[in-house]
Amino acid sequence: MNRPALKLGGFLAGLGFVFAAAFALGDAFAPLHDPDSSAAGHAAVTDSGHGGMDGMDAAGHGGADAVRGLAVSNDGLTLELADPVAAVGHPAPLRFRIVGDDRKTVREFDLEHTKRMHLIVVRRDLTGFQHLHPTQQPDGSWSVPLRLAEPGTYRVFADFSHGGTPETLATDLQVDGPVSSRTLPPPAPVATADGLRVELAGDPAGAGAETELAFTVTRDGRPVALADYLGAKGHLVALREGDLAFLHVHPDADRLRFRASFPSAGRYRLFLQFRAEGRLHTVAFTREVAV
Ligand SMILES: [Cu+2]
Repeated sequence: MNRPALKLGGFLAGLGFVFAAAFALGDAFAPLHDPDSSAAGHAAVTDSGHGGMDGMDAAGHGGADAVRGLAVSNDGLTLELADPVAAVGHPAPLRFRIVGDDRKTVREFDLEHTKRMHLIVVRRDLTGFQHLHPTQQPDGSWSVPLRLAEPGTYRVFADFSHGGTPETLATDLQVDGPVSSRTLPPPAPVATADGLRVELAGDPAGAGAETELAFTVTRDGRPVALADYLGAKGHLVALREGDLAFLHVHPDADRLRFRASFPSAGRYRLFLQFRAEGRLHTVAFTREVAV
């Protein structure tokens, strides 16, 4: 009777290790936030509560972006939705708050990538991606208009920094109705949106190895100029198929280039957002990561 439990323990311990390694490697390239948030955010990471991982960071990386988003609580903070059930089809405010161990609503948040709260909403089958910036209410809670086009279980990620420590807390939001899940599109190097062609270069590295994700945006074969978005040239969220583990990275310098360390073999969905031709565009790629 003990044997399965022991096996599970070993499995979980292994997962812990790869996530720790991903944390150490994950943010070698983050230096590009807006000046207001960059210095504070990165300086604070060094002396945050993640000190145990600093020892792994032999290359001297700042280490801000872990694979996160698997837990509703972390570091004494909990994400609470006002209502875990939403209606389909029409916009309604999604209200939530971050509570501390004392059950009090957390009110103070750091500015990160020009915002104090980033909210990612995506259905469990990795469709319906939304990246929203809620408004803080006088009582410290957050609210944002949200429209969910189809029934299903959605994952809600609150991505923020508190006391210098970046956090991604996640919970489920149910939309009742008949669900037709989609399978993940196969890996492909090109995606299109709004007549723009986005190409992803770089070979997929193996699990745990640092890999570069370089995107180019063209229209009719000509490069398209990118405007700043959230203090950088673009924003990338990677979610792992299956458990929707969350990897949040930001681009190098002034190009749409990211470095990431995928923590395990499997398939990931990359959601790239950038601003060009006067509006925000979102494209998605499937990435297969080998052992
Ligand atoms: Cu955001």
